[in-house]
Formats: sequence, C-alpha cells, structure tokens
Amino acid sequence: MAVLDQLTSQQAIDLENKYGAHNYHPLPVVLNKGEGVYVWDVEGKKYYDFLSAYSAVNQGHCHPRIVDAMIQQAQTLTLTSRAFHNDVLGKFEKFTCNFFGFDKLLPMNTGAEAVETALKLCRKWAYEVKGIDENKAEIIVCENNFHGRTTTIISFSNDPIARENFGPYTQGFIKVEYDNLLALEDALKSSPNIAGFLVEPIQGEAGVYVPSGDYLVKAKALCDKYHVLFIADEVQTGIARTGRLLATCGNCNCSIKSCEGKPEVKPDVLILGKAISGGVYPVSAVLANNNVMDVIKPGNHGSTFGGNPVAAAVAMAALEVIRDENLAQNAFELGNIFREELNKFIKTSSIVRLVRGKGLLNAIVINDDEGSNKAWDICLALKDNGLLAKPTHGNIIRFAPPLVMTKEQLLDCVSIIIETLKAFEA
Ligand code: IF1
Repeated sequence: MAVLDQLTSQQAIDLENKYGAHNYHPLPVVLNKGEGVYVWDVEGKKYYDFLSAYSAVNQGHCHPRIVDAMIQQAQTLTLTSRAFHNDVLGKFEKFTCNFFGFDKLLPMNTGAEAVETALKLCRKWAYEVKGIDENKAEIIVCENNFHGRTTTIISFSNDPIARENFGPYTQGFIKVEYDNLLALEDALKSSPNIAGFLVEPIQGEAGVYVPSGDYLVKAKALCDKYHVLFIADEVQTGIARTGRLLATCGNCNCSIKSCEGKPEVKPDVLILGKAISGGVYPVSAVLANNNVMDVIKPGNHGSTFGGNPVAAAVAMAALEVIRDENLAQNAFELGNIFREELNKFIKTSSIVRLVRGKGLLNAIVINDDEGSNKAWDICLALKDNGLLAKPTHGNIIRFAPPLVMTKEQLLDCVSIIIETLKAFEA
C-alpha cells in the first residue's frame, strides 16, 4: 500500500501502533481536515474541536491569513540559520516586542525550548547581574507544574509518569505550593541564591487551576522585593486564550475591553509558544527587557530553526489575527457564557462537581474518583456526539475551543456537552 493512499481510521491507527513510539494514548479518532472550529475524520465525520491542540490553534484550524503567510514565505526563503541575517526576523522581533511591551525577544521553536531558554537566561542573569555565587542559583517552581518534557524540566516535575526513570535529574530547583504566597515568601527568604520564580498563570495540565485573584500580582511584588526574576510561562495561557492578550496582562499594548481595571503583572521574563503561530508552525519565544536579555552574548544560546523566516512570517500573521479579530474579547465573553451555562447544569447534576477556568480555558471535574475511567468514557461519548475533548488528569476534562468560535456554535457545543453528561447521570 502506498503510504499516501487514503486510510481508514483503523488502518491509520494500526500504522501508528506498529511504526510509532507509544508515547501517547490518543482518543480513537483519525483526523484529516481542519477548518476554523471544526475538524473531520477520515470517514468524513465532522467534529467541534474543543481542545485546539492544547491551545495552539486559538485562531482556528488553517486560518487562511496565517496559511497564506506561510505559503508566501515558504516559496521565498525558508531557512538561513542565524549564521546570516534575513529580512524577516528583525521585523518579527520588533513587531512582537511592541505587541507585548518588551525590549527584546529570543526566538525558539517549541514551548519546552523556550522554557529552557528562560531558565538559562535567569541563571546567567543571577550570576552576572544579581551576583549569586557560580553554580549556586536556585529557581522556584510550583507543585503540579507542567512546563514541557526536557530532562531539566521533568527534573522539577512531580508527575511520576513524566519523570520516572529519566534521572539523574537537574539540580537547582525548589518546589512550592501553587497559589500560596506564604510558601513562596518562605522559599524566597530561604537562600540568598534564589534567581527566579517560574509559574503558569493558570496551571493547565494540572487541571486548569486558576489561582486567587491577587496571587500573580503579589507573587510579582515578592519577587521584586527579593530581587528575583518573575518568569511567566504563558505557552498555554497566552495569546488571548484566557480572555486577555496574556493571562498576566502586563502593560501590553492591547486595547481589549476585558483588560480594563484588571491588576497588571509585568513578568520579567515572558515565555510564549503554541498559538503564537496559530498552530501552523512550531514557534516559541522568550521576551524580556534589556536589563535581563542583554546578559546573552553571541554563542551563548540558539537553535538551527529558531527565528527562521517562515516562523517569523507565520507568527506575525498569527498575532495580527488575534488583534484584528478581537479574539481575546471573544474568549472573555464566550468563556463567561460557557461557565454560566455549565453552572446551571451543575446545580442539578450528580456527574459534574464543578466547572472552572478563565476565558476559553476551562475544565469540568467529574464526580468520580481520580482513578476511574469515567472522564475518558465521557470523552468517547462526546466524540460520538461530534465534539472532541480529552481528560487532563484522572477525572478532569479540559474544554478549550478555538477562540474564533461564535456564540451560536458555543451554545451548540454546550448542549452537546450537557446532553452527553446527562447520559452518565446516576
Ligand atoms: C505533551 C497541556 C501538557 C505547556 C506549558 C510549556 C509547554 C506546554 C504551560 C511545552 C505544553 C502540551 C505538551 C503536550 C500536551 C500539552 C500539555 F498542558 F497543554 F495539556 F502536556 F501538559 N509550558 N503543553 O502547556 O510546550 O514543548 O509542547 O511546545 O507534551 O503531551 P511544547
């Protein structure tokens, strides 16, 4: 069989099982087309995508403006490496720095690479600016974090599945309870060698945990007090997903109504990925002001594809779509409707404990113990009913549709979700 012959779903799954590493357990659906909020499987069944490739497809599948930008650049110049300049990278760096309000940007490809970049930047700043003794830098992270899958990143994970048998582990990290300012201040006081605090503004993979309203603002103030870098991992929460351009919403240049009057937290280091490219191409970036970013000198860090012309062109188009289609405001408004409708259902439901989230990053907690398969079974039933979602941990189902969804489509999805959940009521 020629590899490109049209496969049935089962044939596609069988190929992956035989020839692919088994590093995922996907829902049994095989997609071959995406457009806006919809995806189709190889048998032609249409679904609402309620995962958005883990918030990478905020602008909707195959957004024409982003795809066109990719095609134009791909037909012109795809990769120069950073051994030479090209005529797109500087434009991307300027556009994105102005978009988010920072002096400089270091371009990478994946979220994990950007997190690793931020950790290296923080350590170098600690030795060369803060004056911490060599090889003594400590970075504070949160329990139940998810920041990617490199050896260093899983070294400070407490998820056994992500961490087991990948040792020896990288040192120099202190874990504190998420959303606990006392624990954070104790850690900040514990040593003169604290370099940074790496935090997700909402803990996505842990189950969409939204911290207390003043947590991020007060955590940043504590970092300033102890001369420690506040590093925001907005790979999943950024790019309008939570109803604001950034979940930390720090002095960016947006004019989004939903940002008015909200506390501003300006990270010292901002980590972006996923939807910075609209899910069209791997792009990530670390942004900081000169007092931090200027510790990086030629040869200190980089990557073959980091900041390549296609990535730069795609990312500018993807960010323009976020701005021009007002997607943060749409996420803000639709997110409120989503939680309001689910809360009405939860009042009389025995199967759902609660709904939580911000903007269009939400999750429901199924009223069953963590180890049960009920969340998985519900996602299988949602699939049969035309909506794709997947559990995060145990009994939590994440709901994160593309931000281009209309109110009518959202209400249609709410009724699919509620009708599906009703079938599991005791
Ligand atoms: C998987 C979820 C997991 C991230 C944050 C960095 C990264 C991610 C806050 C790394 C990536 C992805 C990875 C993917 C599933 C998904 C995910 F939380 F989004 F659901 F795993 F926890 N910071 N999240 O969420 O970015 O290197 O993947 O580009 O690895 O299974 P990446």
